[in-house]
Amino acid sequence: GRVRAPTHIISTISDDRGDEPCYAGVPMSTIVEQGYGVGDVISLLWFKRSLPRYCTKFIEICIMLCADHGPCVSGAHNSIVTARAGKDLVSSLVSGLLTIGPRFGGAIDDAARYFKDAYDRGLTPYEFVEGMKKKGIRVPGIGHRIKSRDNRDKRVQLLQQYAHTHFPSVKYMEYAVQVETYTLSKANNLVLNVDGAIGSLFLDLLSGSGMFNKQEIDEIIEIGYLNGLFVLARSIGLIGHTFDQKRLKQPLYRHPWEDVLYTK
Ligand code: Q5B
Repeated sequence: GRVRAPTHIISTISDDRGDEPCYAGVPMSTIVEQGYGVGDVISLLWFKRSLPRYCTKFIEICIMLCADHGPCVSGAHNSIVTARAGKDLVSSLVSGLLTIGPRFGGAIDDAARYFKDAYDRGLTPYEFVEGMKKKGIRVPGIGHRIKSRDNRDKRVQLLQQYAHTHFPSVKYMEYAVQVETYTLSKANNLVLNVDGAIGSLFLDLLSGSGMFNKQEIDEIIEIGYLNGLFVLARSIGLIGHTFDQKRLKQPLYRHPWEDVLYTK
C-alpha cells in the first residue's frame, strides 16, 4: 500500500494547498463573499469553528477598544522610543509588544483563570481577594494607574453594556463586578480594568454560547488564548505610533536628567 513519510509538522487550522486558502476548512471565497469579519477569522484560526455573530462582534469590539490607549502607556512608549532611535517597523512594533505582560495588557488570561476558579469554587469576593493577598498575588484584572471609582474606564462600561444586551449569561462578569466592589472599598483605583472585563466576559462567552464543552473551555484557559486579543489589538496602535514618529521625523529620544533621581 501507500506509505506516508513521517511529517515534521502537524497543522490543523489552515490549508493553502488548493485553489484558495482555507481557514478551518472555510475557503477564502466564502470568507470574502459571505462578508465575514475579523472576528470570524479569529474564530476560525484560533478556535477552529464559526462562532455566532454576537460572539464575533464581541471579539471585534475587544480588538477595536484595545487598539490604542495613547502615547504614555508602556507599549506605545517603547515603540515611540524605538522608532525615534531609527529602527524599522518590526523592531518598533516588537519593542512595544514586549512590554505586554502581567501588569500591562497581559493580565487577561490570569484574570480569567482566577475569576473562574474563584467563582466555580463558590468563593465570596472577600474570601477570593483576601486569599490572593495572603498569597502575595495582585488580583489580575483589577487596578489601573489613571482609572478610578470617579474616573471609570469607558471601555469596560462599553463591554459590559454589550454583554448585558447580547450574552445569554454574564455570571462571571457579575462576579468580577462584586470583586471590584470589594477592592474599591480598599482603594479608589482598584477598579475592574479592561483586562479584567475582557477576561471575565470571555468566560461568559465560552460557557454561555454553547459552542464549547467543559474540556475545551479548560484547555483555552489553561493554554491562555486571551492575551492574544490584547496583543493583536495593540499591534494596531503600536504600528500607528511608529508611523507617527517617522512622519514627524522625531529625533533620537533621550530622557531628561531632571527626571532621574541620581542617588548612591
Ligand atoms: N494593588 C495595573 O497599579 C496596576 C492591586 C492591588 C490587589 C490588585 C496594578 C496591577 C493587576 C494587573 C492588571 C492590567 C499595575 C491593567 C492595562 C491596559 C491599559 C494600561 C493603561 C491600556 C496599577 C498600590 C497599592 C498596593 C498594591 C495595591 C494594586 N493593584 N492589590 N490587587 N490588582 N493590577 N493589569 O496604580 O498596600 O500600598 O502595597 O498590577 O490587571 O494594562 O492605560 O495604562 O489600555 O493601555 O501602580 O489600560 O493595579 O498601584 O502598584 O502602586 O499599588 O494597591 O498592592 O498596595 P498602581 P501600585 P500597598 S490595564
